[in-house]
Amino acid sequence: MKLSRIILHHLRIPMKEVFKTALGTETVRDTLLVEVWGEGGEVGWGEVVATHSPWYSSETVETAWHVIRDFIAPSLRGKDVEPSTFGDEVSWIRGHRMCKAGVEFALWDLKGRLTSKPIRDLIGGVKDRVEVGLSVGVIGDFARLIKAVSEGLSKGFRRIKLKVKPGWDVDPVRAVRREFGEIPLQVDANGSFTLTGDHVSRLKELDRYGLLMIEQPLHHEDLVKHSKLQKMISTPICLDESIRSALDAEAAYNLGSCRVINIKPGRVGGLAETLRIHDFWAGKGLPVWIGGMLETGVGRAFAVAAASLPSVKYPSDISPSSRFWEVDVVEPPWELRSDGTMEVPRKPGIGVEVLDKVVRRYEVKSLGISLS
Ligand code: OSB
Ligand code: MG
Repeated sequence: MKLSRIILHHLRIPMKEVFKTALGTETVRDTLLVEVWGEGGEVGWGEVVATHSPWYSSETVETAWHVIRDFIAPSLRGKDVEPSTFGDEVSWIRGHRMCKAGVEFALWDLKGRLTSKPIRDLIGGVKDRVEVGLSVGVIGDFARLIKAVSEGLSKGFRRIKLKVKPGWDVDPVRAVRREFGEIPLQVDANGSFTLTGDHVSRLKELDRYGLLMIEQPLHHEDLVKHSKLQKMISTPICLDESIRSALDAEAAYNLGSCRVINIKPGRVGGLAETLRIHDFWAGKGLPVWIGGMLETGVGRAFAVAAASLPSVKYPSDISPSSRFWEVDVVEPPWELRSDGTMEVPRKPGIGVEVLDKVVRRYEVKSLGISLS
């Protein structure tokens, strides 16, 4: 595919629901939407899942803006590009995986629209509907925690994930087990625990609650300590931040650092790398699921497509549009069915339409770069 231009849109959207993790509190979502134009004027959309601050990864909206404007866009000029090989083309740029994913996503959407195929079909997805779970932030108050879980279960979410951190760990899990019994339950620490005595005893205590998995308990750069921890507990460890690529997945497998991977297509450089990780992990007989990054409806489309892959064996963190957004930037918005699943679109590309009016409403700045 030849491109005629790329347009960057920096959006700043107030969140309906505050989201708190071990690492900070999100109340406003800064995001970068990427619009690519084919030679014939067809349009594809993607989203860089980085935000205003580098709390989850080293990337931000501004670093992505810089890397796309100064390195990726110039390298696309006059080239024939394909989404499946785009990641290899820009592999000379080290890191910046969220940034690369945002562009790659837009290429998949464009490809889907040009070939009249949904992204699911382009990547080998097999499901018509995907299972969805709810990620509940670090609430810090038991009554509000129980209310949030109860509402999530009554909406149909297939499992509950509690964000935890040292000091808000065993108690919320015990409270939820006491109130709701053996529901599918897991926790996510965003790397906030260490292998010191006090933390290890808390992790061992968590091990007694029949959790589906414990996500990213330790430092994101420490596969070795995760491997030590996995030998100390029987609950499967799931890695999120630690897995940036298929090479990381291979290392984690060889070290025994985890049994499950939360793949976020936006974190690992896009859908091509998502497939590599999925296929490698599936080849070992192990399950994956798809994580969320508080994306707008554009980013969610790629998570939904990825969640339709065959070895996605757990519910994925794909919040419906109405959870965080007053109005989503896409039409129709992403909706949870009462059975806790989400429909995988059959329309071409991302299968939803981006609403210019909403993009303009939240736009902080934009930049068009001609590629012809
Ligand atoms: O660690 O999984 C995470 C949201 C932002 C940053 C990191 C994480 C999350 C979530 C998913 O837990 C929430 C969602 O997008 O619905
Ligand atoms: Mg996580």
